[in-house]
Amino acid sequence: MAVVTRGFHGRRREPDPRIPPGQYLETDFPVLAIGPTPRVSTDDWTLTVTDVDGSRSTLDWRGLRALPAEDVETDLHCVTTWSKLDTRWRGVPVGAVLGDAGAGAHHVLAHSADGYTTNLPLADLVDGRAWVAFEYDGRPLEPWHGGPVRLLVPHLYLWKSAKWLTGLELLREDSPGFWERLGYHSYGDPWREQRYVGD
Ligand SMILES: Nc1nc2c(c(=O)[nH]1)N[C@H]1C(S)=C(S)[C@@H](COP(=O)(O)O)O[C@H]1N2
Ligand SMILES: [Mo]
Repeated sequence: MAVVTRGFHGRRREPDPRIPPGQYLETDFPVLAIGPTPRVSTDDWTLTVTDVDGSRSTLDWRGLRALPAEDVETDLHCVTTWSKLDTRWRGVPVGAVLGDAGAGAHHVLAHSADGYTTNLPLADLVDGRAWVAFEYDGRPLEPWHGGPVRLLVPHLYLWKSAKWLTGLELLREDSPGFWERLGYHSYGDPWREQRYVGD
């Protein structure tokens, strides 16, 4: 028995190259939010894109579903130190949602139905690195995970993936969101452990 136990622990000690530093492997899907889950129906859901000149365009559920969607399989990394591997999503690439908007913009502030905001460089949202997601694991996205529609930016810590997404505000200059104003890192790369300001 001792030999089996040692072998088992020995294997578990090998670092998984897909788990960033300071993270542990989570098999559940924890729920984290600053407040109660807003109930947003697909009939009511809209996404407003505000360009740097203040011009706006609004997409509703039908408009979103008319855009080409993709299946995405990716790992998630939360700053509270859990990582979840091989999660399956479906969504529209953010670039397709932005369309012609964004000339002169360098950053984006994402807005959510619960008042949450988070800032990202525009470059991190385009070129197939981020999605406006509406399915998780083959089913409509559950309300507690941000349904009907959330942002999915898997290469950054999960706080950048705004749930209950309602707005994308294009900005010439960076402007901190909810957690970023409270001392979290403005970029949030899990592979460089950018958890807090100064990391
Ligand atoms: N609108 C909104 N989006 C949000 C949050 C929130 O409170 N409100 N929390 C963020 C944080 S801190 C994390 S870790 C992830 C958690 O996503 P999950 O609940 O689907 O695991 O959502 C992010 N997106
Ligand atoms: Mo988080």
